[in-house]
Amino acid sequence: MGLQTDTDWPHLARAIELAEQGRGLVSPNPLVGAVVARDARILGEGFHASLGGPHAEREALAACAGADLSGATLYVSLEPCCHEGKTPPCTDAILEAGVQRVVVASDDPSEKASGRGLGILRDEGLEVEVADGDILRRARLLNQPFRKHARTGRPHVTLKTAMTLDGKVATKTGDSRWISDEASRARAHRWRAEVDAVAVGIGTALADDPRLTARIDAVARQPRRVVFDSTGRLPLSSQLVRGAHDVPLIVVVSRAANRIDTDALTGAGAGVLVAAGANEHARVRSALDQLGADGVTSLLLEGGPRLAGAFLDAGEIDELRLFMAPLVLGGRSARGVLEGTGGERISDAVSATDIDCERIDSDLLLSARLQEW
Ligand code: AOF
Ligand code: ZN
Repeated sequence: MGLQTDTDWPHLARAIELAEQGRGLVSPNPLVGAVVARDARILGEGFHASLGGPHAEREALAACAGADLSGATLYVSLEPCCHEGKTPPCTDAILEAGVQRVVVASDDPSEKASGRGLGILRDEGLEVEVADGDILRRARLLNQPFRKHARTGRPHVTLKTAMTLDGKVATKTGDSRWISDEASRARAHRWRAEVDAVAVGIGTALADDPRLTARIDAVARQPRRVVFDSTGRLPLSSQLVRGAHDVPLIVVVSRAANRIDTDALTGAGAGVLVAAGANEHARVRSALDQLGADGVTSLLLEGGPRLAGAFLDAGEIDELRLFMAPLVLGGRSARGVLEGTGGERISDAVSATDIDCERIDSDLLLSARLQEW
């Protein structure tokens, strides 16, 4: 029997909506929502709300409060797990509950999943269906960090920057404060609270002396701060280093960094990560491999243009979020969003898979996806 647009679709859409409520709370685990229903009637719903806490499927089944679930369907935004992790396998809970059918919106590409749970449920005689098309894509987009990390071991990277109408991120003298307005900056602080790590290059760290923390109400967890600083020259007096005992700071250096400098950074509470590779983009990959191995699934890259260019050359920018302010600057030496090697021809350009635009006070927020996982 395929998926029914009138009953199955709304329940899957609801499961995806529920999953969203875990944003910023469950990483490195995925956002997952679930609904138990009989035809149009919802019997219980739930979502994954805390790392190490019950999975969405168990929450939704528990919400049915012992009701008879024969003939009922469980809708989940991600295929159910069958492994013993921080919690017992969801497949056990589903079989015990006695639902007849399981409908999932998206696959789980991690090694311990990849269809195994669905196979077990089918073997036990349940009807199992996986969505396709728009619902599948929506469910996958919800978990891009989880999916990229599961498939590559590296974090999902979103480049965030503010630019003028003519694409400049700073004046010819390097002044960049403030291009975007207050409302845009508040939005960017919210994104910081939703990612595992925030990164800048040493140029930006020296010019702006940022803290890179999320300064908004109700932040469940601060992101780790990462500075790409190949020679290890981040000053011990910088706000980043001074805050290292409160919010973790990782300084990414190359092998060329001086041991005295890296020891001083370590002594001040920073973590030092040595990125190997002959050029900047190879070192970006090496750093991302190591951050990924350390549980970083999402990284908000906040510039500057040189580091962003190295990420682009490495093929490691997955998404762009550009605040475009109603300003025109000009200036041949005023820097643009992305440096790096760049393409020779328009046909060398990376094509976005999707673009979007939102008005935020007097700015425009332009979002683009470059890769989907
Ligand atoms: C979740 N929440 O609702 C579902 C998940 O370490 P554990 O036991 O929490 O298991 C995490 C894995 O379980 C996760 O990577 C994913 O493959 C699977 N499903 N995880 O955190 C959920 N349904
Ligand atoms: Zn599970």
